[in-house]
Amino acid sequence: MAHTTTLVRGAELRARFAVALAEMYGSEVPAYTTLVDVSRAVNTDVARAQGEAAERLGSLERITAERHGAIRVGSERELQQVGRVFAAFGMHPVGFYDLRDASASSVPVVSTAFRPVDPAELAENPFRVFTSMLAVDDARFFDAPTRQRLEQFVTERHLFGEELLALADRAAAEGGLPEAEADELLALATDAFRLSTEPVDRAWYVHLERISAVAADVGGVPATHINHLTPRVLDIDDLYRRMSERGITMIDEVQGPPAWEGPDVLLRQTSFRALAEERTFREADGSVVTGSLRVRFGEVEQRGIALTTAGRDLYDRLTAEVDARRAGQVPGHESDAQRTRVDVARDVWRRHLPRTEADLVLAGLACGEFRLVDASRAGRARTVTDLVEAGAVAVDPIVYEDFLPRSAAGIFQSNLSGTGTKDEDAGGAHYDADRLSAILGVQVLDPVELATAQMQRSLDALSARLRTPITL
Ligand code: OOG
Ligand code: NI
Repeated sequence: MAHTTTLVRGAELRARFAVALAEMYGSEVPAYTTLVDVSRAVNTDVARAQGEAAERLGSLERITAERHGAIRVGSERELQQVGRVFAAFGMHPVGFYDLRDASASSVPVVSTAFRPVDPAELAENPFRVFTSMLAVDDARFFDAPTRQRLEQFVTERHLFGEELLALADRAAAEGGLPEAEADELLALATDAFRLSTEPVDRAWYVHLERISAVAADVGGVPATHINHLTPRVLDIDDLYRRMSERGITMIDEVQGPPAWEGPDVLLRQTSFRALAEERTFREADGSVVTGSLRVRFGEVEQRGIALTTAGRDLYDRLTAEVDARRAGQVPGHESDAQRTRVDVARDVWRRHLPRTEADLVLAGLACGEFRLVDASRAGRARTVTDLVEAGAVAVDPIVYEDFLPRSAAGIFQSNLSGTGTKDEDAGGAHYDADRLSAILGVQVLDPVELATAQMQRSLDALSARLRTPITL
């Protein structure tokens, strides 16, 4: 007898996965629920005030459902397995982030983000997970005996069961799963990221914590866990104020680009510190006692326009200029040493960045899509700049879908207690996108290439519509 089973496709699995994780996380971390409520209120207000313009960087529906999470794993094998789990949800590794040198405190990890890549998939549900792997072979952090014990500890634990991995492989290969198997996959995958209740070996945890609180969180506990789940807001400064009014202490500042009157670029983020949660510990004498750990925190993000390679280079130069000014190294700007990073950055931004998204795109600094609004005005124009000037074409921003290494390190750092230790004289270990690709068995994609390719497709479509080659 022939019958058809309807598949729950990747995008739908991903949307359900984000909801399942949020339900689990919200029931265990009440401050998360507050953050989501406040985010929703902020977004409603921005949408009311700005109307259609509020949806330039994604539909309100997408943004309301939008979350990113973060997890940390302890070995190449664990990274490879988590990649298989995320593949089931249509999430691919994008971007390579080396956090080992990105901050003053000890953050011995390299990272990528698993996310959908296709614009239509992103529009349906953009759920992404920032995933870090402990660089166990980096001798600046781990001496030989610690490394050996870490490797053994991580090898002996099993974060992802065979059943979960098999279902995940099947979902990835078939582009989805029948309803019953989909439910099973979701239950198993969500459970894999739940905070473990197994006792933590105190002496081992403390040993790692002296090196790095991140190392202890990854290699000192029996399982991995979602350590934050981040909603997206349309006005992060407003959110910061409202959270503070509710008595929730946020970190000192919003990470990333400053608030200013021009376009939002890339990503702005802020967070509140992890709350102490009850955990059991096994002491050296074998007794089990109740204590607490701070491992799950809250974060919120605001996304802006994606940059081209040139834009990203300019962003990095501006960031370096802000640092130099604050270090009192720029003649004529010595007093900047007393000002906040955000205030100095705002001045630097005003001096160097165009004031609108369209101008950023037309200057070759940011990525946009080109919409034909009135072909009759196109005339003989052959460049987007002329077409925009003639009123024939409008520029829509392409949203930045990725992360920033320095902000990520700032988020890590703001949630640590000690700074840890690092032996700069010991040899580091080499990591790059190729090494992560080899571990994962799939290519880690480049965020800038993805956004610029999307812009190019739009330019090609415009050329086809106008039956003549159009350049920027
Ligand atoms: C990840 C921190 C980075 C972000 O949004 O930049 C991050 C972690 O703490 O594991 O999530
Ligand atoms: Ni985050």
